[in-house]
Amino acid sequence: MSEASGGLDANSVSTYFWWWGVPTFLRCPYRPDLSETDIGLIGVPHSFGNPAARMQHFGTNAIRNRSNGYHRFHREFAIDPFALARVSDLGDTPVANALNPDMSADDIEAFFARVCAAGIAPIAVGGDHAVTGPILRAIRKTSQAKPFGLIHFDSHNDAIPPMPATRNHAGPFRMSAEEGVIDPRRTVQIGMRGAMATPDMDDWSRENVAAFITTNEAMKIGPEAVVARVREIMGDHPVYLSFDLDVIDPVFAPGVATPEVNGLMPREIFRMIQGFRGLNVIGADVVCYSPPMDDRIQNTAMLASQLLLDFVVLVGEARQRARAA
Ligand SMILES: [Mn+2]
Repeated sequence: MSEASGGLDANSVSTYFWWWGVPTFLRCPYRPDLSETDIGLIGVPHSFGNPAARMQHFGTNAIRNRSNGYHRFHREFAIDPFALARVSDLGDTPVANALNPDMSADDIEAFFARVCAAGIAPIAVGGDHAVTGPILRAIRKTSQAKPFGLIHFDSHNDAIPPMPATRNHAGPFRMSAEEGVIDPRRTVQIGMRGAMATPDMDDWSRENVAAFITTNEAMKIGPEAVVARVREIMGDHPVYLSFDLDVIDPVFAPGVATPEVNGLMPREIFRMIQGFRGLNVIGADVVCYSPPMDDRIQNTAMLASQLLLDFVVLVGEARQRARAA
């Protein structure tokens, strides 16, 4: 298990105690200088992109804290995630202009541009969904010559037009597509549900993205068919995975800013994630965790931690294949 330890003493039982030690994401080494890193776990404690913020900027450190006990062998994937690549906690994106959403978007983009320029694949922990737009832009400018694919889990399609006076939390995917950052023909949105603010809310997605799979549709065809559809669309093209925790039913994930009833269950989500192994995943994020809304066992933070572990495998295997090619 020495490889499995990722530099840790795996024989020490306290390695698996999330409450023991100075917390980092997945108990990875803290390397704010971006050294010795293939996959960077990065906090983006910013939630002023959302006018109903509900304290998502607390999410970053809360997930860091809980994920501290998830430096583990992956049972379902039968793999040691930390033997695939050098995985580090790169710390938090500077948010010196946190009270200004547009300036913050530029700060986030600048930080992720440094990360990508260093050859590091980013896995971000939000913050609200406003953080994803600048991350995608940084990847496009520094490491991807062409618009790339996107898998977007969310109960909302986050594709409304920019709100007056500022870019904002609700439109990162439409904006990214219109800016030529992501390729809408390789964009899949999964899990949308709930009452709509306006009847035309989903129109842009239905007209532009490769597949718009609502929660109802996903239930009707089943997780395996969703996976098959995604794999057919993506092929081996680079793809980014953005995960809004509110796609999960609030019974399982109450700690989100904008819960919607009747959502997907974790077991359905994880079956889909498992099905994405082999895709060319270049980065990922988990967003919209709101610790004050979570339950007493921190179910939502635990789900976020397991998702991070899964994402490390997806990105790590993609990098390993790229190295071998
Ligand atoms: Mn969202």
